[in-house]
Amino acid sequence: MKKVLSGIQPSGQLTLGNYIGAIKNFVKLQETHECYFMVVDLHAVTVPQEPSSLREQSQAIAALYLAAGIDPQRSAVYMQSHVRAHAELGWLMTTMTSIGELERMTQFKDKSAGKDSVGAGLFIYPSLMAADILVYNADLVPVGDDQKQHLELTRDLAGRFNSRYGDFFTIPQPYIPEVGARIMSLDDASKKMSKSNPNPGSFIALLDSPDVIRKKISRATTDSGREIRFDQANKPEVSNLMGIYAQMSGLSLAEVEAKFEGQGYGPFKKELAERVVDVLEPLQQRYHEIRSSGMLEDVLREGAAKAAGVADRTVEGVKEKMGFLKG
Ligand code: AQP
Repeated sequence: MKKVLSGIQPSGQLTLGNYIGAIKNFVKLQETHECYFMVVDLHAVTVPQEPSSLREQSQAIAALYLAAGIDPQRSAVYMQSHVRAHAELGWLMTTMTSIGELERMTQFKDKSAGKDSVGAGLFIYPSLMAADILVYNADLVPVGDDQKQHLELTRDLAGRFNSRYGDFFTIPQPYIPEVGARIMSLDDASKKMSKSNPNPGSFIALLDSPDVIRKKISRATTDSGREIRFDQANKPEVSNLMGIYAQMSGLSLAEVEAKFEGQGYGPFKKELAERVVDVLEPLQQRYHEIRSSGMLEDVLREGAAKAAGVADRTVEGVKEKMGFLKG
């Protein structure tokens, strides 16, 4: 069975972008693949995190994975920091990465822009992400569009290692959904919807109440026209909302366009809010049941043990190939 690895950073409240671009696909992929789904807490600390928020957000993501339908009997669900092999292989991958490669990463440029001080972790994080993937010899990595460049680096590093030390790593493939790979901010369609955006009106959090969801969607920026038409170049805001509608309803973009022909933005936004609430309300109910059941600790412990079984063996193999003495 082919292996799938992916993760989400506990750097804020999960958004509809994370759900559509990542979690929804995780749930589908577990039907046909051996899956490893982490909460990538080591990545989150590349920017300062308040310890109590980090703890809460980590638990929230793990519970949201389960609430969305990830089955811990089938897929390993765990904290990245609980499997030490990630940090160890992360270091080894850093030594194989050039500064130029890291400097080209657009996410680093975006996240460091305008900051007086930027942590070195933010700079080298793509090497850790490469290790996350390679440590399981994952075949497929479901990610949003924004992570494509990091995955390309992972493929380069795997190839570099293989040609330097002999065939060892699987070269992973990205799995990027055709629709919903990049959900944009509600207040600015030139930026992706992001959980660390300081303006909560820019994103729909998976745990937002129905009323907050309705309010955020009704306030979402649109152009001054009234036509519901998918046209990313000229109508990026409406196109983004249509993409969300398509993902929430299972309709194609053409079907969404036909459904709202002749209607203005007001009725479209109202319907959209109801579709989002239809998907998120039951998910939220399951989330609260999971949080109060106390099951999370066991799931995370078992997930980490399963993952470590695979990851530790890979790191041993890498170290042997590189010439480290056996411990
Ligand atoms: N707006 C988005 N549209 C589609 N997919 C998205 N993803 C994130 N935002 C969107 C996908 O979610 C997964 C987890 O992402 P992450 O938490 O590891 O980091 P990120 O990509 O940097 O996501 P955020 O929400 O923007 O987090 P912050 O604000 O902390 O940087 C990835 O598969 C990502 O593609």
